[in-house]
Amino acid sequence: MRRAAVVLLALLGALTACAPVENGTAMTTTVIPAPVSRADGEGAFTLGHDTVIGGEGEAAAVAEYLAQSLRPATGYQLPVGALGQIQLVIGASPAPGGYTLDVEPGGIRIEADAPAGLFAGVQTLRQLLPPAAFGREPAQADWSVASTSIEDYPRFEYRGAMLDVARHFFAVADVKKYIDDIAMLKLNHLHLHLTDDQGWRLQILSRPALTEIGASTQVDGNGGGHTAPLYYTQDEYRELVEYAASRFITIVPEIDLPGHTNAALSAYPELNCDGIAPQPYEGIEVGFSSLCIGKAETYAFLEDVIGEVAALTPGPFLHLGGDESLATSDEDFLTFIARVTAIGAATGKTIIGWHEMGRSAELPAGTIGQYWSFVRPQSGAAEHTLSFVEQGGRVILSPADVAYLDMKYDPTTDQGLVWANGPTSVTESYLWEPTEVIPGLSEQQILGIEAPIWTETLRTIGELEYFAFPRIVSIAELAWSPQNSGTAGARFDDFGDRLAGLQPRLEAAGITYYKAPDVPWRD
Ligand code: IFG
Repeated sequence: MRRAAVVLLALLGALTACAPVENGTAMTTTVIPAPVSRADGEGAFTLGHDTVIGGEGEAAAVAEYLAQSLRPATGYQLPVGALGQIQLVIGASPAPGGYTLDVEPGGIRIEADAPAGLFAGVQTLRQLLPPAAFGREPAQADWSVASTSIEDYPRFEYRGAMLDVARHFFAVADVKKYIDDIAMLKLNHLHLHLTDDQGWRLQILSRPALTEIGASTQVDGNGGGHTAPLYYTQDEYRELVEYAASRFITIVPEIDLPGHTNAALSAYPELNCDGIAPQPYEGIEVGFSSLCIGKAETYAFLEDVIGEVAALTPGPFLHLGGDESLATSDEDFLTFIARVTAIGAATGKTIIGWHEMGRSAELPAGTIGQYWSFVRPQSGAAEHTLSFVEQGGRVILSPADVAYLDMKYDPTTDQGLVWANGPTSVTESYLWEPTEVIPGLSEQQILGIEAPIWTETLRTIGELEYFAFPRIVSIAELAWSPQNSGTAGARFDDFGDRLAGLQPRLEAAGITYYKAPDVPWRD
């Protein structure tokens, strides 16, 4: 009997020794957003000094990204070659945007029909490694990945984050960090809110005053400790576009029109109906500014700006705003939207507008509507949003009461706003279903989901991440993972457990996050 017990213990010991150990207990490493399907196996693959990362042709760049992300923490050379124990292959995907990931003791294989799918598989693989893999410093860890077989693909093709760089400006390095943060969550669009009342943040060569005067300040003056100018030169914008693309993220530039334009109005007097330029604005009111809709100078201005922004942007989308144009008459608004969207569409881009733009019945076919009312639509928002679908377009959902990351977490949160149905807890950010927001809007008519973060009260990347994490993880899971149709309690228990699994990885990556009380954190 004793001998059998000894053999059994030895076998158990061998098994648990193979499984990766987190916080001292052998456990199944969780993945977030949740993959479509996963079947765990026996044993594990362990990286070592001799590990090569294989990837050829279109897979090579993703193989190099994986190698670069693991070299600092492991200290291994991790050369990239045609063949390796970790092999990235361009082949088949289970569905568009998807990948398969197979881990066996002898090696790891990620396969996808496109590099973006391989990149998504690499994000999953990073989470299957010990948390230290997210660090930039050498670390001692058991660099093992438990055997598993994952099939995965996104529910929605547009999975976005929006960053308001107008209220407060964020330097290139900070935006690149935010790009890395969202890439980890398989988000694939970064919408940059480049212009508003408080600032014009993108250099336009034909209109230099837009940044000379329009970028002279921000909310409450120069918080955030900037020494460089409060705008992106065209080269810096190109640098951001390129960096995002290397993480398979498409930049979506927004020029907000005709309202939210005090910065442009302060730069060019002729854009004002009375020909008088207002002072630069450092407050946080909205709805007080408007371009002069009846003046020819306004459309010459738009041709210049939209032409340059479109030429700078390789992605398919151009966002032209349209929100809160409270200082523009209804008639002028409709005249303006028809003209400005035609100018935008003439560049070949697909136009995106906030849902108020749906008041127009003269949108270019295929214009995308971005919904920002509540999970329960407020006055007219649902009708305006469905108008985009009626005109051949689709919808991006950003319900402000669950997806606006600038909302306070709870009344005790220092910064942040509360106008969207009060504070937003992590639970509230997760427990909603995209196909239940707008009656009559089908899953196929939803292009995707986006989590905006407005920066009236946020000045630094640390403050940004504190508001984004962990609620942006909720949005990323709703955008990627299959609809989780369990009870609310069961759904959040499952999500919360995996969010807790991400915690040591956020810390290793140096991502600031709020330890929200409704999440079952592990320490
Ligand atoms: N609404 C305004 C934003 C910003 C936001 C703050 C939209 C589309 C409130 N417009 O959201 O400019 O002020 O939460």
